[in-house]
Amino acid sequence: METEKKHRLQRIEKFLQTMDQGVAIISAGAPLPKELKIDIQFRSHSSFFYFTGMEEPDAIAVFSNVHPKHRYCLFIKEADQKEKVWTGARIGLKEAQELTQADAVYPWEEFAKRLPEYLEGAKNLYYTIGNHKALDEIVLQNYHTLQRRLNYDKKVPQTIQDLEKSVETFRVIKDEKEIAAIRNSIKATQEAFFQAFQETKPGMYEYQIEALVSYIYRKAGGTCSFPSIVASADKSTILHYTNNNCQIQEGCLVLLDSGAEIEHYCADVTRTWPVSGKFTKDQRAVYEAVLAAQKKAISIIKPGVEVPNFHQTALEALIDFLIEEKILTQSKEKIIQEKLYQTYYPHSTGHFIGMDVHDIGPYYCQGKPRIFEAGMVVTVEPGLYFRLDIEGVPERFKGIGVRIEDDILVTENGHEILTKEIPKEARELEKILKQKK
Ligand SMILES: [Mn+2]
Repeated sequence: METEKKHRLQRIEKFLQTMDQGVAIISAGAPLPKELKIDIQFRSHSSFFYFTGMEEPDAIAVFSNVHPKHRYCLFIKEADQKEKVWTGARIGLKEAQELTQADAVYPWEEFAKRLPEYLEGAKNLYYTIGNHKALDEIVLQNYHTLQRRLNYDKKVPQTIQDLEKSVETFRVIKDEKEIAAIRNSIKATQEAFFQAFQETKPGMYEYQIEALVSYIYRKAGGTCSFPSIVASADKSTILHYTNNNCQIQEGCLVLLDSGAEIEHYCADVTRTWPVSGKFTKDQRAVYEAVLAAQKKAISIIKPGVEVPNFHQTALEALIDFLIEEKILTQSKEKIIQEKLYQTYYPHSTGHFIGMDVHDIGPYYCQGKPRIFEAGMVVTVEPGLYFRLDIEGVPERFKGIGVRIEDDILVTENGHEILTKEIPKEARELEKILKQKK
């Protein structure tokens, strides 16, 4: 059996061992609603893909450590005649079995009928509600019916555990294959950023940079892991600016927040650079403050450290700058307590990244901070944003927005900046911009 298949079966086996006499039901998700009248490429829910390696709308995977014969079975919707004409055939039962090596593969239509057989004998049902409406109805109805049956002499699940919560402990730690996949997406992202540095010129439009990076991702067999943000001049102060329709002016900054997604794994990088090739004194002051905060935050990342600490580190460094520049005049304590910094820094410093760009895994579990472990990958992306409409900002900073973002792998002894090849030192950027064709 190919290593890829074996690898996924091992993941399922590991997951099965963590379930307490349970049955897990994972949905690939529904295709786009027909009323939208377009067909777009389907992307399975990440947790479904994580175990099955299959992009297949409506597909359901069932894992059980109590069923007498099947530890892993699948339910697949086959293509009807109309689908065969318009969108091509779907994966068939045989092909699905071949791809996944599941113990059994059934037509989707048999799911409702066969479900009680999988629920019987299980103490816990692991299922995430809300990913597939039609499936929710079948699963919940069966769960309730079984619980209410009189004189039923078989064990049935007494609780529904959130499946995503159980999968999270796996997905938050990336294995070697996953890290290699992230590196591959970063490679394309790196090429896109170098091209963007090269091509940015006054007079061009932000969407032209967007087109350029999209082209590079697509050429590498991927897509954008989220809509790219290309924000020039004061648009860089808008956090999720996606219009990308302004003409890039001489003398301003350009902020590019973008990443490739290849084979279900994402990159997410931000760089901010001067269109003219040289930072002005004021642009540089903000830039260096953000860069220093970013480096400081990255420097504390290692196993054993509480995850929320890197945000706190970046935040405090940014606040120091705001106090130094007399933009905030209160005490540091008060600024933090009353969140006065939010006018200039309204977002948090990063997120886990992996199969989803904002990947599974909160920073706190039951009110307690999560601890960094080797194999986690996190973005570190502080910024400062001086919007034109904010009062009290020194004139010289108005309209300046800077964000710098890298993807960081937690290693056994510390961390590795996976996106380190994409320059971020002001002088490095200026050097590259000067060498433009
Ligand atoms: Mn990000």
